Parts: sequence; C-alpha cells; structure tokens
Amino acid sequence: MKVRLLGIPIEDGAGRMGCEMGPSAYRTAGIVEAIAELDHEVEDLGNVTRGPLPTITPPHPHLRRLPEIAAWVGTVTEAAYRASDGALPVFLGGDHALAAGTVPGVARRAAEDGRPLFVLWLDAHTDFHTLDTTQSGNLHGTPVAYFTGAHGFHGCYPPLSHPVPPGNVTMVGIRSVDPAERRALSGSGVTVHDMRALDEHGVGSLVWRFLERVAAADGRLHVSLDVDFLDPSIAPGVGTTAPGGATFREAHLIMEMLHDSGLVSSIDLVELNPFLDERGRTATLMVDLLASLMGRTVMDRPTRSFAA
Ligand code: EXY
Ligand code: MN
Ligand code: MN
Ligand code: MN
Repeated sequence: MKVRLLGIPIEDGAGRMGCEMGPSAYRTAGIVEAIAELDHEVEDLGNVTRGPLPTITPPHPHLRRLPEIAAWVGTVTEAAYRASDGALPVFLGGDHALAAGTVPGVARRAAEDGRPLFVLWLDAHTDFHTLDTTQSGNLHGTPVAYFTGAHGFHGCYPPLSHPVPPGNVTMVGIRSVDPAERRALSGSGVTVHDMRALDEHGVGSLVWRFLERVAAADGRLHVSLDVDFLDPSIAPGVGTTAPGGATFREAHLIMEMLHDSGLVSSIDLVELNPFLDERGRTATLMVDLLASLMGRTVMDRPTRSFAA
C-alpha cells in the first residue's frame, strides 16, 4: 500500500501551545521507518503551510486568531482532498481543529467516488461545540459539530460541500462532555460509546458492530485518533488529559481490527504536545498504534469477514 504523510502543524485551536511541534515529533519517533518496515511505500509530503489570511472579523471576541484558523482549515481541506487520491493519507497534527479540514476534504473525495464517508472518533471528548456554545473558545472542541453540518459557526470555517451524516459518526472513549454538547448530541444520530460502554461491552464488540455498518454501506472510513483517547498514564504528551482512558491493549485491538477490516481510507493523529511528553513515549506509542493499523502483528491470523 502507498501511504502519504502530511504534517498539519496547527495549535491555534488548542488552549495551550505545543501541538505545532507534533509532526516533527512523529518523524523523530520514526513514523516513516515504522511504516516502511511493513513493506508499504511511504511518501512524506512535509507540512502544510498556512494560506493567505482572510479578512473576516471574529464574530466572537473570545475567539482567538479566527482569521488564521479559517485560513488553516481552508488550506487543510484542499490538501486533504488532494492527498486522498488512492494512497492512504495520514494527517499528522496539530490540534483537533485540523479535522475541520481533513474530514471535509476526504468526504469530498469519497463523494466523487460515489461512496459514503464514515468517521471513527477516538477521543475523550465529543468535540461537538459551535461558536455559540463553546465556553473555552478553543476550536479543537468543535470539529465534529462543524463537519456534520451544525449551524452556529458564523463564517469561522469554509462552507461545507459534503457534510458527514451524523449517523455515520461513531465516537469511542468519551469521558468528558460539556452540557451543551450533551444536549446537541441527544437525538443527533451520532453514536457515542463512553468509557462505561467499553467497560461493559468491550471495545472489540463495539468497534466490530461499527465496522459491519461501514462494510454494509460500502463506505470509506476516516479514523481520527486524539492522544487523549488514551489513558494519561500511557500517553502524558497531550494538553487535555482526562483520567480513565483506553489501555494500551484496547487501543492496539482497535487498530488491529481496523487493519483486518481493510476499510480505513484516511487517518488523523492529533493533539500530541511534545512539550508535555516524557522522552517521546507518547509520540512513540502513537507511531506504534499506526503500525498496528498498517498491519504490524506478532502472529498470522485468519482474516475475519463481515456478515454477507
Ligand atoms: N469541551 C472542552 C472545550 O470545548 O474546551 C474541551 C475540549 C477538548 C478538545 C480536545 C481535542 O479533544
Ligand atoms: Mn479531540
Ligand atoms: Mn480530546
Ligand atoms: Mn453567535
């Protein structure tokens, strides 16, 4: 398989600086070598550079640097669309606001191929705020509301050509939801598996059920992996830690199942903050998880097929 890496060093959407160093940290952690060792062809496109700043004025005074963010998202959307031309694009963040660009970009490509886009959101947070509901003003808490077509962005992000149907989005690992997000999610069609669901049902059965839906719809699957999906004890290098996250094995099981499914068409690795990491162990874990998604296993296994 051909894999194409694209760094998106944005941190404007986060509450603290540091994510801008994420793409370099993944490269330092050996992301190119880890994929190449699995006999994939790897092309590293380097980093997206910010487009010209638009002349919009912030509709919300608490929103920092809105023009820069809108410029980033427009540039990222175009880059994601171009990158998803047959090779598997891996978008290296950068904070989670980048998904306001990557998901619409790959959704446009999927629509041109006549296939629905599904999204697997691996995160402690639902990232379902709009400009009218966010309290922090940090746009990394908004991408899912935006790319599923919610209102209340007031020109912050580019107009959507292909909104993702909320029913095509499944979230896993959720354990920090603001009241406004909870209200907006209720009845939205988004499937939310919080950590209690993982404890009660096991991550394998939850993910397998979702993958069966994607396969039945002949869909394409975008995976958005936020570092804070993982328990802080194994992934300290992130600015929005929440206790009680996914274990090392739960995370690898999801990646191994995604590999076996053959359905993944694009991936975000987001929210890594190397300034908060401990000797690169979070960056290394994220690279290892990507390697599991790309087929690194310890034993050969019979492939599982989806119900016909
Ligand atoms: N819901 C909180 C906010 O909107 O500020 C926290 C969001 C954290 C978002 C990180 C990327 O997942
Ligand atoms: Mn997130
Ligand atoms: Mn998060
Ligand atoms: Mn408003």
